[in-house]
Amino acid sequence: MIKLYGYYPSGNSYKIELLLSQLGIAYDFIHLDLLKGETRTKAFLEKNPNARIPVVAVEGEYLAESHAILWYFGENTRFVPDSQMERGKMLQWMCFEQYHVEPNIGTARYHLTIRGTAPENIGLMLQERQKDARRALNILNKHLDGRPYMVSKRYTLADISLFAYTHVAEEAGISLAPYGQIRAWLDRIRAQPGFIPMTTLQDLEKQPLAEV
Ligand SMILES: N[C@@H](CCC(=O)N[C@@H](CS)C(=O)NCC(=O)O)C(=O)O
Repeated sequence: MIKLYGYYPSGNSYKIELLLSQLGIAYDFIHLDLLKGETRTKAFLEKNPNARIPVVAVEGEYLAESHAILWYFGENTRFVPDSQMERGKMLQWMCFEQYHVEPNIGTARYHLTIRGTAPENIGLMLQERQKDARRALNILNKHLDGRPYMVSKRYTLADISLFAYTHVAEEAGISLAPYGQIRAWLDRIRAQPGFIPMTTLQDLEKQPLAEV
């Protein structure tokens, strides 16, 4: 059985859960509590010396980086376009996600929602992250005007990647109200076969995890 080492409310681990669910691939989820430093143990550093989830254990190897994992499972599936240019565009948007969306929405959300840091204690950093996130959201909103998905007319790995942090922008203190095209696209993704929602911190509080 494939093992996915992750943290339920992490967008990066959620990308993998979403793809595996949509592909109908079974896996064991091993939840590591980031706030307790569980990615920094000697045992985990042997799996990923970069001390980051997600990591999958598959074929006797450990594979890290959410997009490398999306590619590993998604390469020969309906989630990758047929044409060379469209595959290039898919990767273009996945790179955009890693540099402009995840670090901005992800960092602001991590402090505000996951760590519960008071906004006044991270004032300037928070403002910078939110400003850069809004710039990225504007670009996405414009791109989605007249397009059902990020690349061609097809739902691809780029949509999975970008959905993960965009749909929780409000948890980073960023309203999605001004971004009508993004909101319609998020709904199209939620309607995809095999869609599963992200497990939130509130869900975790309701259902304490079994010891692993
Ligand atoms: N580029 C990596 C980023 C992975 C990453 O930053 N993971 C965070 C959680 S979302 C992490 O493991 N943080 C652990 C820590 O900071 O201790 C990916 O896409 O997988």
